[in-house]
Amino acid sequence: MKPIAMITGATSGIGLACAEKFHKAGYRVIITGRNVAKLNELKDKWGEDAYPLIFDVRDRDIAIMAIKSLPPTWQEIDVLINNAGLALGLDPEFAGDYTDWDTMIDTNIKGLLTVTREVVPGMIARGKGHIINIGSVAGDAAYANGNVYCATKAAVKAITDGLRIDVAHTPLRVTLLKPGLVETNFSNVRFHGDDERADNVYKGIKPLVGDDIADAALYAAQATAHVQIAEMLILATHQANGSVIVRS
Ligand code: NDP
Ligand code: 8X3
Repeated sequence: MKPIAMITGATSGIGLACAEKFHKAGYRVIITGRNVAKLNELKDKWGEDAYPLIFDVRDRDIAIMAIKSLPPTWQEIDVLINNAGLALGLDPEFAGDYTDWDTMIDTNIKGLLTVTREVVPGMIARGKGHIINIGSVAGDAAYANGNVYCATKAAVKAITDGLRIDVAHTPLRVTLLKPGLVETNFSNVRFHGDDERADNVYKGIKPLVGDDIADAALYAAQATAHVQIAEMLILATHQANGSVIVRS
């Protein structure tokens, strides 16, 4: 039987690239998200090897129900990629938008925790599993106007480290991937659909693409069983950290 990878936010960017990469590597993929049309398109493409689960990670009851609704043949998840997340706004902390803050906290922190809480017990019971959380260079140190988004990714780092400690007595492995600039829909979402502002984020630098992060996820998942890739910081060549980006 093929192994199963579950990827949250599989409809775009890094999550979509992970779904494609793991599917190509021989995994069956549970693809989750809110974009029903995109999930159905992937299901049509991958047939029996894909199982779409439609839920918003912020809606805890629905998320729990969706995960519990997995048919027996899809319950034994080998790899969980907690990817669904977003930034909203880039403003000084004293001028931030309350709704944007709540959405980031509810998605990046609370949503990730819900999915983890639902999936990991089965992994522990089976004595097998790998959790890969998508953090960010933004979680290493705050950058100007990044405040709350950076805080959510610092929380992802702490939550990932905590889980690694809590499952250290089991065969489970826990990985944190911390990408820098990756050209996806991320900046269009951050700037509420302002495409010009979003495009400027990637001007004068060759950014990473989703596939670069999917490569790292697959590398961690395929490492031999006694090797736990605990953390990877993945940056474009001309990015040094969250604040230093050298543009031509
Ligand atoms: P995209 O906007 O391209 O993809 C984000 C994905 O998350 C989409 O599938 C989106 O679905 C999903 N998502 C967002 N909110 C929810 C929600 N409430 N419930 C379910 N799914 C949701 O951005 P990226 O691929 O770049 O982002 C993926 C992750 O990578 C995020 O956690 C982000 O913080 C992180 N990251 C991104 C970096 C970058 O530079 N791009 C760098 C470092 C980390 P929908 O289409 O329904 O909104
Ligand atoms: C996304 C990367 O640097 O825009 O987490 O915050 S950054």
